[in-house]
Amino acid sequence: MNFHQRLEVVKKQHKQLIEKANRPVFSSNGIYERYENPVLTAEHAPLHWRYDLNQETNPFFMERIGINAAFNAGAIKFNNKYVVIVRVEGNDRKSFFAVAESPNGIDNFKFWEYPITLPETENPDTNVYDMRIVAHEDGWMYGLFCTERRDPNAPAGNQSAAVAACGIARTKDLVVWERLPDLISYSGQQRNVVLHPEFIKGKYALYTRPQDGFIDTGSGGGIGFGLTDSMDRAEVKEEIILDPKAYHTINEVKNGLGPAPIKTPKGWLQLAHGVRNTAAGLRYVLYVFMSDLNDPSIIIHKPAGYFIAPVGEERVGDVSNVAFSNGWIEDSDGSVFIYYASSDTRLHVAKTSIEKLIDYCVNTPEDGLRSAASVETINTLITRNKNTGDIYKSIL
Ligand code: M1P
Repeated sequence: MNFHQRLEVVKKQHKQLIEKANRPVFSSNGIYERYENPVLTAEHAPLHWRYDLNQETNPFFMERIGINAAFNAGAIKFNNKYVVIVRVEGNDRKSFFAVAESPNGIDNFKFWEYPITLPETENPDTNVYDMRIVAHEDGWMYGLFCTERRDPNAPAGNQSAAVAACGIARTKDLVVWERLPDLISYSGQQRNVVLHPEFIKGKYALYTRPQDGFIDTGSGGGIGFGLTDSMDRAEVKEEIILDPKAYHTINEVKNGLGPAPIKTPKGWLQLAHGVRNTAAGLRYVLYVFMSDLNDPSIIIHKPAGYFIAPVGEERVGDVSNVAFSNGWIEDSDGSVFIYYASSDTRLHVAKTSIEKLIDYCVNTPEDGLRSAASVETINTLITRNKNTGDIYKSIL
């Protein structure tokens, strides 16, 4: 094939992929519906980011810049569009942020012309990822993300030791970003830091995830919470742990908050990831809980176990057995679009509603933390179900 033939094939395939309709998949759990196709993959990346379109300098119409993955995305409704701020990872292993928008939140996601040009601090980031975008009541949209740099104390022979910190930037239009200094905290490294959308006691409130090392949270005991006077020089002097790691649960190894919480009349809906260890490596799942309207650092409902775990093809990717989310959108009709990534490779959507999420939080039994307690919970449900008479008999 010559330059023009290849160009036409690549263009056609790309257009078909972007315009492919996405359909909901029936869910027996009734809590949310997954969709047939991922909403974004590496192949969705614009052709003009990847190919030199000039026949003279690219006679074979070869890809010059490869994209490896499109996953963990912040999400926001902006100018009436469903917008995700995606972690795009190149073949060179560097992640960067890019905005993609959809007219309906479930398909036809298209990247904006350019990726985000994120200003650096005096200490340049080696890698940036997992932005949580929050429309704060102060009028700015803040993007909090992980900034990763090589550990300055690592010996020359160790080229993987890194330091994770919370990078902060703000914007009014998602195009021009003002970089602010990284979060200062006193509990080791930080990843999965999220800004609460409202002031608490007149201060900015941050969900944190202190960790001793880059991967291992060590004594970093779970999802933390702290206040800062300003975002221009964010500093959390004191952190409390609102959701600790717990033995033999889905978050025995570590956990971290996902997107910023959604306010409801019953409390703040929170989405997080929990990590457990297995003989096959770490397993990341998503869980939901609700915290107190006046003090979001207090959990008032916590359903047992996971809300979304990777299934089918979601289970395989660059980092297999991972479900991760840092973005959801509450729509004006009460629908909720949950953008979750699978196995650090691609981005999916699941749809539910505020009403269903509240029901899920309030009525799902909590974790009794012992096998016997789990059986007791099931037995209680069976006993209650017996009162339904014919319905009970019909399902036996
Ligand atoms: O590889 C799984 C995830 O690992 C990290 O999350 P955490 O800090 O909770 O371990 C992040 O690198 C995340 O991007 C990634 O999806």
